[in-house]
Amino acid sequence: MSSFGSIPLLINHSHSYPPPSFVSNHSMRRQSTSIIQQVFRIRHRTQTHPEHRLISPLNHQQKRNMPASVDTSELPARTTGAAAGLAATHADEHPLKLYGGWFCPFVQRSWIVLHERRIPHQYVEINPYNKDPDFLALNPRGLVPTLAVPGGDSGRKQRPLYESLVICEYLNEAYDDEQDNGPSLLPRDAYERARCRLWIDHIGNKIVPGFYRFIQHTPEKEYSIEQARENFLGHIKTLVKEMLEGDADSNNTSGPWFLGDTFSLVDVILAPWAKRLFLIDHYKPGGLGIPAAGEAGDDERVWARWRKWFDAIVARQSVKDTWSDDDQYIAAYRRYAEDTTQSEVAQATRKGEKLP
Ligand SMILES: N[C@@H](CCC(=O)N[C@@H](CS)C(=O)NCC(=O)O)C(=O)O
Repeated sequence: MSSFGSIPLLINHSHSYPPPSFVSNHSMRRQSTSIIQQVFRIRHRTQTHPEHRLISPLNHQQKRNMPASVDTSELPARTTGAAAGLAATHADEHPLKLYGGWFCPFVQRSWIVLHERRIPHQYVEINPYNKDPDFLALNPRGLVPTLAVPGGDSGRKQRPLYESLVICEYLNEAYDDEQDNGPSLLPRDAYERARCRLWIDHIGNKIVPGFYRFIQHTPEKEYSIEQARENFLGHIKTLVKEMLEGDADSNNTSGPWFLGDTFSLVDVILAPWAKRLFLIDHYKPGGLGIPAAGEAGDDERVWARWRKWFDAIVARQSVKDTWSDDDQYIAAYRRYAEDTTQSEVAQATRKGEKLP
């Protein structure tokens, strides 16, 4: 049976879910899968999944034959540190599954929401650089995070969701019993909810791309490291000024969170990159460049508010529990710092394109 063999939109193996051992067992299982079965699956997928109707079997085949675009063999295949503890408590079979990679900040977003809203689930570690056909069947974009949502009459079919923000919003909305799941991560007030989405957009379209431009800077680039730093810090400052000004109807600007004393999806969406800022200090000449207390001149208020948010976010339990050991990230991001990784995010950054 395939490692994603319970994906009923492929073949109905819905009576048995696979164990969370995709990384270690998948190549063995893959060898034992006959060509006929594979062809059947590819044809079946293109017929049944709306997104797959748009993908020809040839494209699938091409993707399957692609070498892993990033050699992750030097990295551990699984979570370490606190994240290993959390993964272990969510290793048991469960119909709601998060397919993730420990190093991935987009995955960490979804994982934080699962933790914050106390959602029962199974965490399944996979290597997204290995574009296994069964993984592509769930997520044609071939990226983590990918969420399998139980569906069908028996609740045993896997309905895929991907894109970290979509997953976060779905989880927050679908598991919204205040008693079981705690407070929502988005405000009930429509205007405040829209304002959160506005700043989530700023994080996704300005801050996150700025982080990759900065960490992937090399002396050969047509922009200087100072420009990369200024651009990145400028986008952070814009967000922090919004935290300081807040909404005209609310005085809740002292923090620590974006919404003052209420933790929200805005904080979640930025948290994984806040945790990775130390990598810029580690790898880039001149470091991150956020001024120390008392050294920010006219920007003192802005950076003081940033520090308040930063200290709170790195101390948040859900952020700590979804984090592997620091040295593993140092190893994983070396290829970003040297600008040699072929990940889709890195390639888009190199070409100045929108991130995948
Ligand atoms: N826009 C996606 C981005 C996800 C993403 O880029 N994930 C990376 C890992 S951090 C991935 O799966 N990369 C595989 C590849 O580049 O081939 C999201 O928000 O979920």
